[in-house]
Amino acid sequence: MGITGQDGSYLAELLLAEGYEVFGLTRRLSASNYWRIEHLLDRITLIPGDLLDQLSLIRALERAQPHELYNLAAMSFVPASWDQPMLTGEFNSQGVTRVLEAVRVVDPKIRVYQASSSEMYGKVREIPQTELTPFYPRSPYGVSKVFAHYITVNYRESYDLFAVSGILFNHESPRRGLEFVTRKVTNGVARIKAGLTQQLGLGNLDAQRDWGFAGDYVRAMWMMLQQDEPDDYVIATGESHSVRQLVEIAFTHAGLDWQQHVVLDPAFIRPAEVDHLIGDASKAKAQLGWSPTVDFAGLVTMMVDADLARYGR
Ligand code: NAP
Ligand code: G4F
Repeated sequence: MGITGQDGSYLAELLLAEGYEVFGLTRRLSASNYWRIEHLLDRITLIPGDLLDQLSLIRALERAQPHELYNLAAMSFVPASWDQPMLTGEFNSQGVTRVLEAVRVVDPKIRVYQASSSEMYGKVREIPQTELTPFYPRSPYGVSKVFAHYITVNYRESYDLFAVSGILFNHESPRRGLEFVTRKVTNGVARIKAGLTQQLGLGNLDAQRDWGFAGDYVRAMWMMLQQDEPDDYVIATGESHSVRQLVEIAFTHAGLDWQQHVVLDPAFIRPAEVDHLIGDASKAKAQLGWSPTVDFAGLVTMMVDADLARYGR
């Protein structure tokens, strides 16, 4: 679920490479949004469905008869969760309950991955954050993900489901949505370089995130479902960087001076901010054997190069 998103597209590639038959749940839209999975369409099966529609989830599982289910579907853009808090809860919280209920009804042996988020730590209670750090979400999105996290734990404990939550810190790629800050910056750099604009309006340059590469993070999801016992894991690089550092690296890589182009736009300041996230993935390293392969500078330059190439074409 969520195959048309950033993570869904990388996960589908990984599962195909592992020899899986891959089914993806998609909701009907008036225009196609398959740009991330276009290259996979002849090797995967798409099934219509929506997190809001319990019956569609049950029918999808009856049709696909999966052994593993990855629930990556969500309203994932934090600022939008203040605009549509109710819908965010319906998708991200009750939607997950619907997924878990569908699993119970159709086949409780299906292994379930739930996409939890470092946004749950919000106003962080300790640095770095581990699986045991208390949550203090700072947005309706973060709150909705805390519900989803605990309903997944609860169904595991109540019904003995093999259900795991991956608490993933920010992960990015050339397939990241254009509104998220990494892609907004790398796309902005490419537009400036192409002469299409001169300015890039941003919000809080001091916010710090633990940013990794999405391709590495979907591998961790898959590894979690291959374990003997279900458990929850933090997935992070263990390094944090500010938005300002992101901007500096991206502009410099394209031969631009960011101070000539970046302007503060108050429209992008959030009602409540998550100031500093940094994860401790020791448990995942020890138990899954997972570690990231792309560092921060490598991630940013990969994204800038991809956007420059796109505008070059
Ligand atoms: P994304 O690119 O925004 O993709 C979200 C996916 O969810 C899309 O396929 C979207 O379909 C689907 N979706 C949204 N609402 C739906 C609904 N009502 N019914 C069915 N499908 C629906 O997000 P992502 O970056 O790949 O993230 C994947 C998951 O990980 C999300 O749950 C996100 O909250 C979580 N997460 C992400 C990060 C990160 O840094 N990327 C970190 C922690 C957790 P459409 O294409 O139709 O919109
Ligand atoms: O890129 P962002 O919008 O990602 P955010 O809010 O951290 O959420 C992402 O990561 C979460 C994991 O921690 C996921 F669960 C969630 O689904 C999503 O994938 O913003 C990152 C930071 C924020 O502090 C924001 O205030 O960048 C700051 N920022 C500064 N200027 C900006 C901007 N963010 C955006 N989107 N746009 C700006 O102009």
